[in-house]
Amino acid sequence: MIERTFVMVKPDGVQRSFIGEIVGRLEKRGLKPVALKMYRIPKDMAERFYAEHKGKQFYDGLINYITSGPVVCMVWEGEGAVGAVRSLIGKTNPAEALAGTIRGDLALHPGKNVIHGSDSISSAQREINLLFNDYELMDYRRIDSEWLTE
Ligand code: DAT
Ligand code: MG
Repeated sequence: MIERTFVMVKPDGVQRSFIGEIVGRLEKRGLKPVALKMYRIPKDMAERFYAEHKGKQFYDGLINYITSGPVVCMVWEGEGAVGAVRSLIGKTNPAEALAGTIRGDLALHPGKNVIHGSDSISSAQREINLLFNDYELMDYRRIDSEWLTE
């Protein structure tokens, strides 16, 4: 099934110059970008974005971290995009993430794990709606599409 998923290069990823690296990995997999912008997440939006983690010991640090500098927000589309992106990203704790995954290659600490990707189709819809307006989502056909599907 063709899905859309929300991906964000977190403030450490921007500061460490990983925007191109991350976009490149998603492009090479065959996923298609349908929205992309740089953004400074306000605190109230960060709290809505991470509502499921409220009350956990890392929550305050997480809100500080994600609002600490600009991020790059993106929507990527493709066959099974939600799971495909999660497997490219690797485990939440980069110290446990496999080499070859984004976190496994680029990070070491769960509090600075470089990238976010939606964990389900319903999370993806919620996160896309939170960060993007409908007019920011592109509908287009890419010239390589017939080489990426049967
Ligand atoms: P993921 O980002 O892999 O979906 P999550 O939704 O469980 O992971 O947690 C959201 C973010 O919260 C995660 O990317 C980094 C932070 N976080 C989670 N567990 C943490 C921990 N034990 N220590 C510090 N930060 C943590
Ligand atoms: Mg998550």
